[in-house]
Amino acid sequence: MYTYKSICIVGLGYIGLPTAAVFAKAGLQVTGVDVNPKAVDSINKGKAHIVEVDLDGLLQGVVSAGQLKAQTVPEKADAFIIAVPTPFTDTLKPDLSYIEAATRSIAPYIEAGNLIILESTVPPGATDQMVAWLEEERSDLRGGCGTKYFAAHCPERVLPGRVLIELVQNDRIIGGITNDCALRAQALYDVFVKGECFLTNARTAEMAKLSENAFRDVNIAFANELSLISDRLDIDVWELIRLANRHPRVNILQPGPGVGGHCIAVDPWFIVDSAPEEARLIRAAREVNDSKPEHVIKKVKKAAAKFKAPTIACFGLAFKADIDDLRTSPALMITERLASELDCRILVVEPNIEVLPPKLAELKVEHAELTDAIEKADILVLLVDHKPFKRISSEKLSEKIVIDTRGIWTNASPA
Ligand code: SAJ
Repeated sequence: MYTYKSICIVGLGYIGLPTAAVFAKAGLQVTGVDVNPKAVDSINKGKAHIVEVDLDGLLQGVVSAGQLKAQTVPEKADAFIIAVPTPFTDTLKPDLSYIEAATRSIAPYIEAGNLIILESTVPPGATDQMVAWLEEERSDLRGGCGTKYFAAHCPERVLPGRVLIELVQNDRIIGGITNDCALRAQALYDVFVKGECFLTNARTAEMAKLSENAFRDVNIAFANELSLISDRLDIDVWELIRLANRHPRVNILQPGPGVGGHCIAVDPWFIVDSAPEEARLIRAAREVNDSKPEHVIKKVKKAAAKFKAPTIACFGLAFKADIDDLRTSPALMITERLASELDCRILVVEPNIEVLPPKLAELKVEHAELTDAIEKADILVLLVDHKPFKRISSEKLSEKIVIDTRGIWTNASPA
């Protein structure tokens, strides 16, 4: 019904870049925009500045075919996608400043009939706000959303590490400012999405995305709370969960060192901010998950107190398994705290990065190889369930104190 030849995607991060590459592969002429000139240079050479399974190969292909180019300023296109970060402020309020900047940056390029999609995760009402910012810049478009131009919120819901598969396969929610906006947005995603597209209004789409991540956060908090209770009651939480999950209607998630990443640890706060009195469970879950790193730190300190000058090895820095993303990572936070608060040698094994973050290097933390770290350390702190760690045999760990926050080392004590 509606066809799109060109698209301009603002924000070439973990979502924007794979999305740009997939649209380019599907035949659209894609202009990617990012404020980071280094990222732009790298993308134009066909090399992603982030790690995501199979992204480099795809990018190389679409850039060399001339289907995708990156630049620091937007340009005219049939459709625009905004995929910039929405962090929260120190007072746990959503920070929409990147969306505002992106909206104002595309405003001069909008033409009659264009479609503008907000993909960033946002609090209810943010798509209306995007429209308001746009119309502030462009008085000629005022009151014209749904007739002169079209806008929708189409949240992404892809899992890091599986982005290219899930972009295509997952169902998608399309929240139009008007029904026609939703239909036009659906036509755009139809270009590559094999999952089903469900149409709704922008506000419901905004809340649906937040609810998905809050659902997961609450469920992880339940597992984390069980691990704290189990520690107190001297029960193996991994066995406990395994057994409880044999019930046909029970499916408890896995405890860990805390919840990291830029989605699940952030998005529930947007709900709390929008409805503080009602969102009691969602707030409590955030608090439980945020308290988990402290519990792990205490446990390691208690173990360290048994030695004169122990060597501690931390396994994993990323916020979850088999990725290189250290943003809001409880593993990184725990390692930093141990290195700054304990007077002992700290080794870190993180196979997915080449150099340690500067703060860890300053704290004299050493980047170590897996077997070396196991050999040299007295205390092993398993923070991320990366694949190479899962292959370690329990014999290698038998002489060590093991604090396993992920339950993958069989003779480990629960944390
Ligand atoms: N975690 C646990 N125990 C578990 C599962 C996860 O401790 O049983 C921890 C992980 O280690 C990690 C954090 O939770 O620190 C989040 O990891 P995740 O794999 O649950 O989720 P993300 O942040 O990588 O991606 C989520 C996904 N949302 C849902 O599954 C509802 C993804 O589909 C979203 O697209 C993404 O957030 C996003 O961009 O919002």
